[in-house]
Amino acid sequence: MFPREFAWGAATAAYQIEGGWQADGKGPNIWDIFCHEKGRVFEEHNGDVACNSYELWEKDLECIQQLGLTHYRLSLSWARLLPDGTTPHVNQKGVQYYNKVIDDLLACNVSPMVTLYHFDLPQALQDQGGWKSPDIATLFDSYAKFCFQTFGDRVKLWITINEPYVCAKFGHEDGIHAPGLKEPGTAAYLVGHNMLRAHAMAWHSYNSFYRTKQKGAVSLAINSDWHEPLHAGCTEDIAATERYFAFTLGWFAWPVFVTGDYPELMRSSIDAQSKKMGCSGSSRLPSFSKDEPAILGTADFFALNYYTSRKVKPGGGCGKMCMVCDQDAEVVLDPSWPICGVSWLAVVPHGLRKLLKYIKDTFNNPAVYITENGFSQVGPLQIEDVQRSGFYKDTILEVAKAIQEDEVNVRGYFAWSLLDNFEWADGFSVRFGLFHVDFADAKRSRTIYQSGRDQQKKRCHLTCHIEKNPSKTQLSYCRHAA
Ligand code: PNW
Repeated sequence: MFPREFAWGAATAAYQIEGGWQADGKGPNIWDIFCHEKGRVFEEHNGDVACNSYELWEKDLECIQQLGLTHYRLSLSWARLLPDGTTPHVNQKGVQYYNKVIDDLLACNVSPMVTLYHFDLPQALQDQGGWKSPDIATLFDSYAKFCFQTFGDRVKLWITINEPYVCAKFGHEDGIHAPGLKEPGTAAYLVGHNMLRAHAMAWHSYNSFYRTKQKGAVSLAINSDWHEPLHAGCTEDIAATERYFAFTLGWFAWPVFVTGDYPELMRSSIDAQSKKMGCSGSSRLPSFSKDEPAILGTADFFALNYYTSRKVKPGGGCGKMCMVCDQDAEVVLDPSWPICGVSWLAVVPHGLRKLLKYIKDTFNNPAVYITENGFSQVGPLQIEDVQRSGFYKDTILEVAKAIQEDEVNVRGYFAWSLLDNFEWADGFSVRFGLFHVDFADAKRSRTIYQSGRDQQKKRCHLTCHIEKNPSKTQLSYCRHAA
């Protein structure tokens, strides 16, 4: 049975939905700049207007209510609150906007989960070196304290940083996300390191100054696919899978949940590769300083973004210095897993159950929120999105099994996303919403998908029973009088 207080939510991120990129004193951020450069994003799309949630928040609230969600995960735009990224310059209009969002949610009995950073660094801070600069950690900590101080009387679930892996690798190794840097084999490790330092400082600030009064919980959202060896039983594939996990989930989860430091396998692989390439000297993977706040123990729950699964085998590197060469592992798609929508998204609901069990066993049985999970659509619009609807049903059943049969402490599930929105480098060509947004319409009208309507029914999951017969867990829906 899903616990009575289980969180049923949907998620969004500021840059992907808000628009209002120059409204009311907001400062520019790295995605504003990146999108306005030629050739960065699909058909030069950008988030200047997006879903226009900056003006149309009340429409979003109607969508949230229509779905019957108990929780809504949103992110704050750092540059909307602090136009140059620093606390001496507060944009009161930005504060008012998020105050209204939070107050409206609470008035409708919906709990906010708030992400401080979802890919959108103030450009002023990028100009000072961005996430590569060690100073970013204290700047982030000041921003975090400002947010706890301003909104923490009402927000009880906080995510400091969303997907540090994606920020580090896509933004600084591959250059396909803002700030568009391509510095393979070095910058991503530095960025990941500073993100962990920033996260830890913010967690310690919350812990020391706000927790007693505000009684909330703070974590960081870690994205991970489920990985398994290409050939079960093949020693090389098994070792490659371990390395793959070390370089993705382990990169951020190991320091926070297990040792306070990177997985040993990650460091030894990087150092071995450096040696092979004739580079000596200090490791490309930075070390944590004993003089700074500890990283270990800086998460009050495990926040997981899960989308897909992969098979793993050794190799895949380019022969030059890069992360893939370091990890000496590449992923392969299982042909039996359907690709739906965007090319990277193989639909594998049972991979989520396996990953949840892995997290329970590896990270000492933490409370887990699935902070993102979803199914994309490309090409012609299908409002009757039966496949996505089936996907959600299958996935929620896997979560139920994880809770019931594997005894994973799952506390909530957030669908990505409430709305079709700006899907980063894919622009508006990939649609993840439970509501369709018409981007050709100046009013950005929202229309519920079939999957959204079916999600309404799942509102009853809140109270519904998972009937466990000896062989398998089944969901049964039953309406519960409020
Ligand atoms: C997440 N990939 O990012 C983000 O948190 C969301 O903002 C995003 O819209 C969502 O997943 C769907 O993509 C990812 O290419 C972006 O593997 C790209 C990938 C994975 C996650």
